[in-house]
Amino acid sequence: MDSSVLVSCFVILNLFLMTIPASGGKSRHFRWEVEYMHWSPDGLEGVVMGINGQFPGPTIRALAGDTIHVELTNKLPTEGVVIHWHGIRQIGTPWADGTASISQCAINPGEKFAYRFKVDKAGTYFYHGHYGMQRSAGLYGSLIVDVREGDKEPFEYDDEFNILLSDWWHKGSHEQEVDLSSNPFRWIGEPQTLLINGRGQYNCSLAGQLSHSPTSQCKLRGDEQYAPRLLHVQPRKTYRLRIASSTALASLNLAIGNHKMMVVEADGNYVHPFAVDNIDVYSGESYSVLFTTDQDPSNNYWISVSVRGREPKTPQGLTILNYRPTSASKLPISPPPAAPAWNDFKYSVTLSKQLFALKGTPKPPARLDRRILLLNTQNFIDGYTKWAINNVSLVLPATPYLGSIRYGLTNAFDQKSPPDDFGREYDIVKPAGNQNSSYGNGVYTLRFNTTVDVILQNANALKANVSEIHPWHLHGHDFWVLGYGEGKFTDKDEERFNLENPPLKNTAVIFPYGWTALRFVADNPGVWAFHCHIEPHLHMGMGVIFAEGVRRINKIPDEALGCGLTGKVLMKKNGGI
Ligand SMILES: [Cu+2]
Repeated sequence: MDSSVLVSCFVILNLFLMTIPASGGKSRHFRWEVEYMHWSPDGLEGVVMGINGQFPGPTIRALAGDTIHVELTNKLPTEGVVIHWHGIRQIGTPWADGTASISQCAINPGEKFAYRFKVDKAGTYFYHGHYGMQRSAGLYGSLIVDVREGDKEPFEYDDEFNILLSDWWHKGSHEQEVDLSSNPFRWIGEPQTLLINGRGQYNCSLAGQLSHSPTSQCKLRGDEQYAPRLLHVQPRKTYRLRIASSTALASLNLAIGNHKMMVVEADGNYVHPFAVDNIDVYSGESYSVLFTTDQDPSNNYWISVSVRGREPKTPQGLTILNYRPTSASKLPISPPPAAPAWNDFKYSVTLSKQLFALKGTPKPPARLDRRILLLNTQNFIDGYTKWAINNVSLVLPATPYLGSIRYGLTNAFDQKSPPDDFGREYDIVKPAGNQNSSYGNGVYTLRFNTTVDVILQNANALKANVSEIHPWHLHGHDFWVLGYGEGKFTDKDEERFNLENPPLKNTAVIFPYGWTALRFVADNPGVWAFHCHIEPHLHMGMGVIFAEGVRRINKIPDEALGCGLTGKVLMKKNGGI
């Protein structure tokens, strides 16, 4: 063979190897810079955390089986940063989970970190900051994974839209952090604006003329940073609407005026399709719904997002479903759809209970190896207001658990495991009798490949007759939601668990004064956060840490561990001291 042919064969082979890893799928490379920028998410200029000059950050789109490479440069002047890939299980790459103090050290200003991970399952996901309150600061974006080439979704549609929901405060995230950590406690209050794809209206309303609200009708040219992105549709087609919520606080309800929606996906897992007029979306959740444009095509229709679960002090977030060729500037003829009453929890429970796995979804193991009951309470520690789980309020250590557990650094965190249970005599309908709790950073060590049930038990907060919604999110796994119940969980409740077709999710709520039962298999070596996805609540200690199979992890990149005690170990290893 001619040598030039050989060389070009070699080059082609090399190119092939570069783009198609041995396991199949493509590599997709991104270079991102995180920085603060002036921005008007709702018409009032403030400061947001953006990526490559964009807010929200760029959308990542990939096929199942692809490998994502994000080379992140921290261009924030004085603070660290990490990015968590919400819903991606990070199988084999626990150091890429993007949780400061858990899976890695925060990336210092001026430094780079390479996230490299596989997206193994089609679905609607998103990414967000996971250090301090950087999600509240606007560090988030969408991550959409399509089915592998040649594979089909178990439903059909003509086209799709993507909606990322968030909430926005005019007070900066740093001031919010100080408020939450102060004594006497200062609550951050309700958000000023709800954002749809990073856009909301504070000084005006898209529906001003229709809703008789004191807020005036928006006069927009369309090129403002806060002008809504309209959804342009053709009549008589079926669309997939992907919805994810990156809110810091708000539980939301989304409706499309005059249109029913068919729920088909939740948190990257297919569900048995069911029709709804509107859908509750909690922070950390994602859904896909299908809708058909079967209404009068000479009108446009509202897409509205409303606050649920807390007394709403925030106007609805709005955008418009524009039936082509009707003019996009024609206002819908009726006011935006109203959400169910904010405190109609029965409605929310009923919606959650309608979620079942699509046939063919893996079923949970029938037997469990360990049950962990987690009581959610609001407490005081030395006069500071905190959230506690089994009376322990989480404070993250300086050294990332992944490194300290892998290298056996026993002085990096409390080696005593937090409790698996709470006193059964605890009265969940009253504020805690003994309101003092304590800080902790101990870990729940799960035996590798065992089946774990977590029962999340809600209770009364510090104020009488108040119990809040908390959406709990698990890193590194999906879990089966086996059931919801009212009051205090008892062993007898286990008989009512759904082991036939429970939905697989990564985020599930506990309702006021209720419990939620989850099951998962501890089969992903790593250290994983499990926490309330309400960012101020996590900041106030509402989370726990699970570790499993950490000894099996062999190749944690040094860049992930260059801080705290692991930083010192690495310095020694590399001949530094
Ligand atoms: Cu919470």
